[in-house]
Formats: sequence, structure tokens, C-alpha cells
Amino acid sequence: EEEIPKDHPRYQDLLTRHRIEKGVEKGITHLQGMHAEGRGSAFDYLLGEATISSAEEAERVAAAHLLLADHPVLSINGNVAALVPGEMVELAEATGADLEINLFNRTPERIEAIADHLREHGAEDVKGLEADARIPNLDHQRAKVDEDGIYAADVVVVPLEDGDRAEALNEMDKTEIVIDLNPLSRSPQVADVPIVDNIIRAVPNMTEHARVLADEDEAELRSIIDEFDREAALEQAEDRIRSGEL
Ligand code: PTJ
Repeated sequence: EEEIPKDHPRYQDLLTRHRIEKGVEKGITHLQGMHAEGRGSAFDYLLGEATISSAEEAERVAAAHLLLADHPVLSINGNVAALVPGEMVELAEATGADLEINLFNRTPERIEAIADHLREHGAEDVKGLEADARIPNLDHQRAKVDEDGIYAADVVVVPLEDGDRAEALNEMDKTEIVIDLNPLSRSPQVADVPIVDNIIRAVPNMTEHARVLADEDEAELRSIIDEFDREAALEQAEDRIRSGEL
């Protein structure tokens, strides 16, 4: 990371790419994660590589949900672990959430490598290793969850996956916060709170909002949540991408 000059016009993009490459080398990120990164990078380019106002608002709403939750869980895959390990640990600490590894390409080796990586970044308790429960109506590896983790959660943060798990979690009546640069991918389309932003910007913003909102009472947090319009947030992101106006 030291090799990338900070004043390079595409510094953040290069940094992201570099972290994913390192993740693959370390056995954390799946090779498919590089394709996922390429997709994300293209959408980020169209968004001006900046947090648009509807995403900023969604990040604040997400923080309010996490603070109000009885049992919030942040889901971690190979891309998330490579890109924002320390930032996820900080968000978990600021909101009292658990961290749970959940992989599409699940192998014991990757689970171990990601758990170690999160611990190196300060995580004390990492869930997802037991996988003693199943998300109903989902027939792939992402269905494997911890009974006292995602299975029991009331609010779940689901970053960087275009898939059917989001829908299956919705059917379990969980509140879902999705981080995905593509507003048309399936997960943000079904999320209660779609955050169309780069995870590199989104997670520190959510932590910052959580710290600011930590002392608010329940009624105030509820009103922040009630004022949020998920359709409008998705629409603003799509309009921005289609218009090319930054
Ligand atoms: O680690 P595993 O085995 O669980 O596999 C994880 C990947 C990411 C490989 C798997 O979930 C996958 O293939 O995902 P998709 O279908 O490519 O979806 C990833 C979504 O994340 C796409 O919609 C991308 O636009 C989006 N995305 C990629 N990078 C970022 C991003 N969104 C926000 N921030 C990013 N940095």
C-alpha cells in the first residue's frame, strides 16, 4: 500500500484493488472476489467515487437501526475481510454488534484465515465457525449460520453480495442493511436500508454516525428510521449513475 502515491487521482480505487489482491494471496478472498471488486469499481467510478447524499442518510439510518437492535450482526465475507477488517471491528464495538463470517465459497481453510485476520485486527469474538443453524429456503453454503448469531439476529448488515440470501433473511423478518455499489443488484433491492456506497467509505461513516447517535433516546432513533425512504434512496443512486452528472 505504501507504493501507491496518495496524490494519485484514483488512489482509493488502487488501494481497494491492492487489498483484494493481498486478500487472495492470504487465502482470505476467493478468486471470484476480484470480479466482484471489478464490478464494484465500475459503479463507484460512475458515482464519482464519492458518498452521495442518499447514501450518507442511509448510513445514519443504519446506525440508528444497529443501536436500537437487541441482537445486531455484521456479516463478513472474503471481500469485506480484505477491505475493511479493522473498520468492521470498530463498527461492531460502536454498536454492540457481533461479527459473523458467512461465505458463498465456504471452506474450513478460508473460515480460519478470515477469523485469524479479524482477530489480528482486534476482534474478540468471531462467529460463523459453528454453523449450527440454517437459513430456511436457501440451498447453498450461505445458508450456514450460527444459532446464536445471524440465526437469532434482529438486524443484519449484509455487505457485498448479490444474491438470494438477502431475500431469505427478509422472510425471517430480520431488518436488513445492505452495502452494495450496484443499486440494481438483488440484495439492495430487497433491503430495508440499501446503502449504495463503497464499503471503504460506508463503514467508517456508519461508525461515526453511531458514535454521534449513541446518546439519543429511543424515540429519536425511531424517528430517524421512520423518515427514511428506501425507494427514494435507490432511485437517487440509479439516477446518478444513469445521468453521469456528478
Ligand atoms: O467470500 P465469498 O466466498 O463469500 O464470496 C464473496 C463474493 C464477493 C465473491 C460473492 O459474494 C460474489 O460473487 O458477489 P457478487 O455477486 O459479485 O456481488 C458483489 C456485489 O458487491 C456487486 O454488486 C458489486 O457491485 C458490489 N461491490 C463490490 N465491491 C464493492 C461493492 N460494493 C461496495 N463496496 C465495494 N468495495
